[in-house]
Amino acid sequence: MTQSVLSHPHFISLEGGEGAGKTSAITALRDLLQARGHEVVLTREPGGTPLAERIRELVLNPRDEPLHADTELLLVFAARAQHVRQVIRPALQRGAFVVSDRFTDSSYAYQGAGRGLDARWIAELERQAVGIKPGLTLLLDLDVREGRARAAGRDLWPDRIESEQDDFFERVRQGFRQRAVEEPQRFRLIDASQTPAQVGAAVRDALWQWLETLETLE
Ligand code: Z5A
Repeated sequence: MTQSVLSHPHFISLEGGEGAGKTSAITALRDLLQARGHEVVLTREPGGTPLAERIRELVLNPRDEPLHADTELLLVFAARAQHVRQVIRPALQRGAFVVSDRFTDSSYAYQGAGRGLDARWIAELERQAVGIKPGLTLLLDLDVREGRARAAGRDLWPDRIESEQDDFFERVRQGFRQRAVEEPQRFRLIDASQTPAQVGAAVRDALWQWLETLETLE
């Protein structure tokens, strides 16, 4: 039986390419939500539970045997199935906000647009194994070379996905932008080439507007 994928208003994700600045954006979101008295659960993908973090290791470790794109997709969805059931749904059910560093949009961008896997298969996995999506997704959009230069200044050695070439990351970027075009009510596109202070302000503005919208609906 095909399940539907429902968005939850307290579920927020951050997406973007390497070096886009998700780490400080997440801190800005957490601080604003906590200042307004909300419980906040910060999490990430692939990962978010002990088992899913082990799957993350399998996906990113460059020292294992070559990973087929199909295997990569199934691993990120195995991690997500566990993450949703162990962490995300329980937190939302008790009224918390969940802020996730990446979610299913990354699979459409990296495994779909980047690796060339069929988006209909990804959508089927999303329906069958996940069944939930964020109410708000902040896409930190940045030129691929700029993002990679930022990340290169930090990483000692690249993981398996970071070892890909620029054309792969260009497809990923376009994949994210396409998702934002397809779901404009969920996505907010943020220019991540600005200074950290400007990006932080844009992130807080987007969240502020989202909370105002929720208050008028509740
Ligand atoms: N992946 C996948 O393939 N399929 C899936 O379904 C999912 C994930 C869920 C791990 O994700 C990998 O998993 C990811 C996609 C894949 N691979 N890649 N590439 P991750 O989010 O853990 O890895 P990441 O994207 O490589 O994270 P990142 O490089 O750390 O990006 P970030 O968190 O956005 O960057 P940051 O740590 O906040 O900032 C990076 C550096 O830039 C840092 O030194 C900052 O000080 C600097 N920075 C940040 N903002 C600025 C501004 N505004 N100006 C200048 N410098 C800045």
